[in-house]
Amino acid sequence: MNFNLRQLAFFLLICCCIPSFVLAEDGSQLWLRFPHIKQGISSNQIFVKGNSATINIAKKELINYWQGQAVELKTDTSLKSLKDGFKITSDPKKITISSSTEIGLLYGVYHILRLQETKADTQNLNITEKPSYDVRILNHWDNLDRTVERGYAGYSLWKWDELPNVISPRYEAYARANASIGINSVVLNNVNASPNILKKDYLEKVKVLADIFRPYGIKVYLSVNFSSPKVLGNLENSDPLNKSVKVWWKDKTSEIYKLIPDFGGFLVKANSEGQPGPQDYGRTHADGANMMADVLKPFGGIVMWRAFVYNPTPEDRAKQAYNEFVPLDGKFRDNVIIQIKNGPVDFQPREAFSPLFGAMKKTSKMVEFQITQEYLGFSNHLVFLAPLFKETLDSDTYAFGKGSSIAKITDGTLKTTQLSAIAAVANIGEDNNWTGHHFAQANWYAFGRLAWNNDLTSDHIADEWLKQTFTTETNFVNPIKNMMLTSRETAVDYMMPLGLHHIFANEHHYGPEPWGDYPGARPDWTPVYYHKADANGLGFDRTMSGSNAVSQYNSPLKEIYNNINTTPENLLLWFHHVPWDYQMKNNKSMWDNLAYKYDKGVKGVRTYQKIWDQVESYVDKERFFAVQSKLKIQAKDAFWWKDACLLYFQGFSKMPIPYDIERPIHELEDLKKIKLNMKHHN
Ligand code: BDP
Repeated sequence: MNFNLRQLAFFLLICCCIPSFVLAEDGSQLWLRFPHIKQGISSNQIFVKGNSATINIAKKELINYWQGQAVELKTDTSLKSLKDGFKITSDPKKITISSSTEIGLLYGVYHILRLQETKADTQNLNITEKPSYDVRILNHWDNLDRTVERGYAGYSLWKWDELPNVISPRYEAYARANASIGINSVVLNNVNASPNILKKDYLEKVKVLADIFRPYGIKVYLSVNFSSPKVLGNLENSDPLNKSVKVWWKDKTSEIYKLIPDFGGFLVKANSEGQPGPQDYGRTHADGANMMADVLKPFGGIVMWRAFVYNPTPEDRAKQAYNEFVPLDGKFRDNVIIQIKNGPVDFQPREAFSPLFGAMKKTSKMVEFQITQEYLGFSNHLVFLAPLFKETLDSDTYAFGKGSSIAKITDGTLKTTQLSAIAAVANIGEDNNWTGHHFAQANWYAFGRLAWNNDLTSDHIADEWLKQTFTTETNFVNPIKNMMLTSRETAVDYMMPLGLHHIFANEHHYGPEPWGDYPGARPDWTPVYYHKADANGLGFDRTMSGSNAVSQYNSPLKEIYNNINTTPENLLLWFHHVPWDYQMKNNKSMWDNLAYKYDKGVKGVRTYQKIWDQVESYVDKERFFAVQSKLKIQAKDAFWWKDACLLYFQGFSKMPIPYDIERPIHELEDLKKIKLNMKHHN
């Protein structure tokens, strides 16, 4: 900030006259507020050897915020099997945190601070924690011009034009927030990657960020464009089997490691949505991934190769990634991990899990979640995502018989592969509150906590987050936690209940457009492709007599999903084309159930508005009004979704909207005219 004298005087005047201006709760402190703490313990109550940057951060956090007993931080090589985990024991005089790594000690410090801030017991501690995943990584979809693909919290945090000389204080604040929840890796740039990120001047900027993040235990990774050798190196092509292409990647990789010795590796989106890849040269995904893996191997780097591939062919989009990747099982190097979105289509409010998790037994696999709410109301809707993440992680793939959950397949419990990692697309931007919606911070938090410990419940995570971010008062925590825990199902209800999916308006993915059928467009980018409404019924037939996507699941799932009577009702229209008058378990028709779900979704948000207004006295004004006004938008949007979908589908069902629910308040024709000005490439 540059002030002239008059502005400075004005600023000081404001600061003095309006204390709330200084103390404004703008959300910028995230869950690290420590509202009642002026000072922590003194440095002579901290026992630790060494003064590395990481140890100094740990000390500083204790001196600033820890108000309990003395603390000893002890590196202990016998705890190697805990990786970056730690042990904490205590007596009334002293807490001992031990770990085999320094970052483990810092994680232990954040752990006791979390206990303090959530008012948990800090007297009788006997804790052992080991992270579920080795690589706990955020994927930023940030472009070099600072726009953020599917970002709803302002411009990118990374000020590329100012780096490497000017350093925003937010870089360190970001690293600290991640370390406090155990996130240890970040991909800085969009998967639709510009080759320019690998240019020397950008690498020098990346190095500065890596240096800031390192003491917080965070490694930097980059998304790379498969055509980089051709575009940047002026080679004839980027064929992974071309010798000079390999040499180009080898040289580039050494250049990176010279600057960033602990560089993590590459994330690659290849032959997907128009991105270049090995198939441009008749090679496979394995050829491409292995070429990069080989050059990274000597430095300990890894390749995260994305399985998000689909082409406009007559094949069901939900089947395509499996079809392409399963034949390559066993062909990938051991430092390649296949990064798979939780569902086989695309981060929908609810999807069946991707069948790839239950296949490819000889290949390391990781989940990619989306924290940014591309398909869940952007940063306008309050949707707590821990239940969605848990639903995926807890899904049983039956890959090795009953009990082969996605959590166990990916975290190394079922020891079949080398690498264990979990990723999520970040929702972070330049906004003061980092994530656009105050409650969207909870989704960043939830991902970090689950990456650290995939056994935690959604309830536990919401509880921790609320107590640190707002207050520990039960009259606040209980109702608001309940709102958070139901919010994902509420969003499914007002957007896409019963297994409906991808009926969003094209391009921006915000509002409903079930009528979307754009002449000349690729069919798999149109809503009608996904819901298939007609006079007979609604839903995508993926049974053996339909696209046969069910065959990609292990038994007994394939049989369960193939049968309309045994398919879970929340995935009914995902797997079946269901007659409008089909009797569901409650003896009501599918049409009536659909209508009741939409209505329930709207009512859910209306209830959240009441709940929120009732806790006004527990929340600072700034955040109270910000959330209140977002809930108004969400309520209007829920009505919009309900009316758009019910009025449109009624044109096929020809059945009345059940008389005991609210009547539509919009005309379908008016809703069809809504065009939001939110341009995007697909
Ligand atoms: C879709 C997004 C698109 C991303 C793509 C991806 O609409 O912006 O580039 O996923 O994950 O969800 O590559």
